Amino acid sequence: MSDEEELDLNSLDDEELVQQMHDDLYDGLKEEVEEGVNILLSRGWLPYRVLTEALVEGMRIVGVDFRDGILFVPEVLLAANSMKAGMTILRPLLAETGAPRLGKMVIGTVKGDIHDIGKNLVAMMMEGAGFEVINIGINNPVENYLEAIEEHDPDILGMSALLTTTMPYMKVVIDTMKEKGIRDDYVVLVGGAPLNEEFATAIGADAYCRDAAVAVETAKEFMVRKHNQMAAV
Ligand code: B1M
Repeated sequence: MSDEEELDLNSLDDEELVQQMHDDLYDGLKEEVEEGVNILLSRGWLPYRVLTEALVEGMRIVGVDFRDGILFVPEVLLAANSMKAGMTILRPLLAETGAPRLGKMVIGTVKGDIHDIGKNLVAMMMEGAGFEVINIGINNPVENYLEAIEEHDPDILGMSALLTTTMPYMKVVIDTMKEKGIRDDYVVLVGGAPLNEEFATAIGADAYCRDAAVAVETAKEFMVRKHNQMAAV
């Protein structure tokens, strides 16, 4: 097909369109992804199905190739932006049609650290998986986390750090929570490239999440445990 000859997404059947949307997400083609979302909705797809089968699955493929060094940060950013654009269309519809809400998470990058690509991916994947996510951004002092916890009463607190100089700040947040007697009221998940499980254990977090997919799985596991505990009381 020549460059000028545009693919008419409307001409594809559902399966081909979803496949094309995975490719468009991979290539960071925001407008095409938006168009694909709108077409599937107009064909009667439930927003949650569009989210999981077209966007989340597409992003999963991006994540795998990023992990394997096939895609790099600029491409992942473009893909993430395209996913965001698709989610912007779906978010209000999901609220209406009641995608299952698995739990609530507050997430932010710690003080001194402005890296947010990974954190935003985690936030998006968590939303995609059915969590309500309050993303408090970057460079968060402990006060911001405490305020967000008080205001939103989440199940999970997520912290991100990408620098070896800022990762110790996670312990400051957890220690402050302990001092205030609220540490055990929340599941604390941490992530970021320089972290590992030993570090997470040492600072008193509940778990280290290697990537966004692990964050989603870990969060789900903790929610199951929480529900089981509540059922046992
Ligand atoms: Co910066 N930077 N950077 N940087 N930067 C790193 C982290 C670095 C490793 C690069 C290097 O030297 N090789 C290095 C840190 C070295 C160290 O600490 N030992 C570094 C440095 C030194 C710096 C500056 C100090 C540079 C300078 O100014 N001299 C400066 C610091 C600024 C600051 O924060 N105060 C700086 C600045 C920047 C940019 C602004 C240019 C940009 C950030 C843009 C942005 O985020 N909006 C940037 C970038 C892009 C990087 C690299 C290249 C890529 C990070 C990234 O986005 N990865 C990075 C090198 C690298 O990691 N390869 C680097 C992609 C992202 C999808 O992965 O963030 O790991 P990641 O997130 C993953 C997992 O870690 C996990 O899931 C995510 C998705 O799968 N995860 C979580 C992350 N957070 C989680 C939270 C959770 C769960 C899982 O909560 C539950």
